[in-house]
Amino acid sequence: MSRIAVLVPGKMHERALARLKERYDVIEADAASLDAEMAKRIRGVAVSGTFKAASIDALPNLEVISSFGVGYDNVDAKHAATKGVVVTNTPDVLNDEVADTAIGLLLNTVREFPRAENWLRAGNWTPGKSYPLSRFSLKGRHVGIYGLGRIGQEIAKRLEPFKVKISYHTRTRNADVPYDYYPTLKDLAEAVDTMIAIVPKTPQTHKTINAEILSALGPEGVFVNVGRGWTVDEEALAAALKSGAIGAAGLDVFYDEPHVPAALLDLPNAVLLPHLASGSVPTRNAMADMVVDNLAGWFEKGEPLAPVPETPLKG
Ligand code: A2R
Repeated sequence: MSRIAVLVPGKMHERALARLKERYDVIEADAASLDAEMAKRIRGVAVSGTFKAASIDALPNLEVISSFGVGYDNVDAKHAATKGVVVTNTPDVLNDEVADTAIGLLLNTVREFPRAENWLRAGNWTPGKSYPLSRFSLKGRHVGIYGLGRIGQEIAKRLEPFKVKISYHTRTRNADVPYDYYPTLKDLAEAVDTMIAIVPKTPQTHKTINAEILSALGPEGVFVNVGRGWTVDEEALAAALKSGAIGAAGLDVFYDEPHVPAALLDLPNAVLLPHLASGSVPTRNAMADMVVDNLAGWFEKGEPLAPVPETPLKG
């Protein structure tokens, strides 16, 4: 019997690709470029980027799309659902790494460690000269977490030993956590002086971090984003950082990656990272394994490890 054909459009983690090739006939191409015979053979897709409705429609016998990463906004999961195609992602295995990054980025933003290191490397540390005191401290801050899901809860747990007050905003209150709940983002922004965003890219989260929310955070305010750049009105953020409406920002994600607006690059009070929150070898390996194991689970047992909520499971 011939092996199951799996399409890999675009770039894929090397370990995932190697493991896929052990099990499946891997076709590395775009869906649109396949001839009709090949398109009919494809039963699975492993993707690390975009997979939209037209690509799904081009594969008549597609059963499953295994997406690399926890955010699967690049895959048209709603359209997949209408076609009975299961979409999977790689949640949980990256929670610790992303939460660790969030804490590192928060400290870097508040205490200016990257700028201080650049100052040292530039030869400025000479007798009698010391790096200026950081304007801000993490001590005594009130941190609001926008999105208290799998990753948000790990961030909150890591913040506890820093002795900061922790509050959160989500659409639904979580009765199992000891943090104060705010039913609107504006209420949260008014109550806290530090905000960490870790919400998915959805129509409801688009540019929700806007001028109003930033001005509610206030001049001592610090904003950190490890979720999606989509959530932020970057023009408003750059303006708020420049005018002093907020104090500082730490960003791992941007609206139109890899484009980072010049207005942000120019600011001394922004710490900017190239979307690396889950980017360690061990964590990316675990995510790569999950991409393969989702497909294997589906093809061998009809049970992928992590189907997304939009897509039904069929037996
Ligand atoms: O709103 P809820 O109760 O569904 O809580 C979720 C929250 N969330 C929102 N909060 C306020 N307004 C919204 N419109 C909204 N939409 C979602 O975000 C939940 O607390 C959190 C998402 O948690 P999880 O689904 O467990 O996602 P996880 O694994 O923490 O990853 C979050 C995102 C990914 O989607 C990637 O975009 C990024 O982090 O790596």
